[in-house]
Amino acid sequence: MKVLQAPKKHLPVVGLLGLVVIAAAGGTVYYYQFASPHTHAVPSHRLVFMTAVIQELGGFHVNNTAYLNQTTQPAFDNSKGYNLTGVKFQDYLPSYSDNKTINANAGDTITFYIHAVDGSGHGFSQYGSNHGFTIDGPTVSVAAGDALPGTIPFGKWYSVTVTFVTAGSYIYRCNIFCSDQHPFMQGNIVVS
Ligand SMILES: [Cu+2]
Repeated sequence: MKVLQAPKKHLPVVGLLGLVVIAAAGGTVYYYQFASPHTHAVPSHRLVFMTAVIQELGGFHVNNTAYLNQTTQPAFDNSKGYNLTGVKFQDYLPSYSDNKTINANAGDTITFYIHAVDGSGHGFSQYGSNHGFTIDGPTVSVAAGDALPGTIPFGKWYSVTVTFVTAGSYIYRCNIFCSDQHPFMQGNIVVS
């Protein structure tokens, strides 16, 4: 008879543990479904679409931003640029509206698509036939096969995929002398 009583003493404990486990799991589900402000779990893969023209005509300009909702990247060609046909993505608004500042979270990957614009014929001196793209900052990890710094001939496209490992302030800039105001041809990347 005492042997039968022993398991009964454990039953309430087992029951409590079960409730705790269920509550924890439920809480986690609740957090991700309702409390998490974004549908995109960190880290995300962002796509940033930009143009590059001499600083006298505006320098770098972010035209659009999107989350890539798949693991494979859009098709890309130096002449035609990116191809989003059949690609799952979701546009988002950057936190800054100067069209030069890019925001991200530590661990995020950003693929830059940059179209170099020929600025000749606008009354400003333009030197050479290329813009450049490089990033200064705490820690950047460049995808295998991609070039950073990169050279972007006028009229062509350039793409580079970079993972921002560490939070901090980054600067992207042109690294090829292209006009008198070349040193100012840059923008910020704020990684939180
Ligand atoms: Cu330049």
